[in-house]
Amino acid sequence: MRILVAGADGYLGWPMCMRLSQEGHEVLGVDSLIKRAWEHELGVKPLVPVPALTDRADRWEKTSGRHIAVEVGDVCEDGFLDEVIARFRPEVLVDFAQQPSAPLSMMDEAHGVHTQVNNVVGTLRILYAIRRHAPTCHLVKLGTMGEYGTPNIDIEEGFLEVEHNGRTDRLPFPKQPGSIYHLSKVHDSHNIAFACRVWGLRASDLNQGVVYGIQTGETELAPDLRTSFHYDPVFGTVLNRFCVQALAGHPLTVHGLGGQTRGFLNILDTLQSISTVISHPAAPGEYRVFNQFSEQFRVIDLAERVIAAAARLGYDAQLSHVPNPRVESEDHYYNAKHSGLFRLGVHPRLLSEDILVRMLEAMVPFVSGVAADELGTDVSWTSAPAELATAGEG
Ligand code: USQ
Repeated sequence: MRILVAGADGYLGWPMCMRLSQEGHEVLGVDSLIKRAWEHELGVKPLVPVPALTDRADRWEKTSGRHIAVEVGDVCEDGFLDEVIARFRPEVLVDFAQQPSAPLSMMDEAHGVHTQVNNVVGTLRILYAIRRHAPTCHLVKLGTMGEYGTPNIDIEEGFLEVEHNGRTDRLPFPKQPGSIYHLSKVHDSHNIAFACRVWGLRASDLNQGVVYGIQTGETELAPDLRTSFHYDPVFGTVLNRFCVQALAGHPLTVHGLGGQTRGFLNILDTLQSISTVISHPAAPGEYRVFNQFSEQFRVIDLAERVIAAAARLGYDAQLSHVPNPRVESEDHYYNAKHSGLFRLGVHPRLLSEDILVRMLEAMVPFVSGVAADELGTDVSWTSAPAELATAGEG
């Protein structure tokens, strides 16, 4: 298939390009490289240095004998994607091209507005360009479990059967997102559902949980193929961050009680799920929602698991209950359905101590370059810490 991957330079986008190329698809990766600009602005960097996207594509070709075409451009820009889609005519478009950080979106007004403009306008441009030039293209869009928030009832996969005044309907599950970033994904979901309902496009909206992991089969083929793995307070997700903290001798920063429960998945399950969804496309006019995660954990339990795994490697890691910088429940009901992808054939990789030990081992060679001040100081949901606010002005 001809597959366009938007956001090809990112933590998930680059491994996805390699996996799809390995599977024999014709892959075009598009990226504006804006994540690198955000990293520069905030003074943060990935754990492992990441070569330029074009250099990575060259390295992939030399290593695998397969070609990934790459183009630098912004999906938000009027006309850019129009031209790319008219020329490439993708059968599938996988969309990662978004500002992915809840903390970045909560830093201040400028970053909040930027997050929603970037994410919502980008998705709209994609929808219009597909409609104009490739109306049968299957849009595979990365949404987030955070669209639902933490309601006191079971979370269904996208839709809820509702009985109201004696009548029933299947309606979008209520959304109560916890950040400006998660809100941007809610807006995207509505726009995509509209484009399917009214224009007849086809889309799969993948409400992904928190991803962890640093290695995929393809990233291990050569050092220059490694992915952009973050551990800082802005782009680092909780389990990835806990692993680096454990190795760097920094207490694991458990927010508040640590009873926050979320859905988690291995980066390998992200790749597997998207490949599976591509081979089972939505029908014309269909808007599908999958809850894309493998298992649920409480943050405190993850911290304890990381500490136990680090101990096997001789590290004496500790945890610290830091005041929660976010506005979120720390002890709540959480039961999210996630059987749709399993029904399509996805086999989840559950988190074991052996997997955690292997993750930690992969990070050990790079941890000496991590400074203690890169591991603490989370962005507050109610007032931005001075140093991050100052960095944001640069
Ligand atoms: N947390 C800690 N300590 C930390 C970092 C986070 O206790 O050092 C807690 C947070 O307070 C939160 C939970 O861990 O309760 C998850 O936080 P996170 O930063 O790992 O994830 P989140 O901000 O929710 O966002 C991440 C990705 C985002 C994706 C989302 C999936 O950055 O792109 O959409 O996970 S989900 O969380 O299911 O919405």
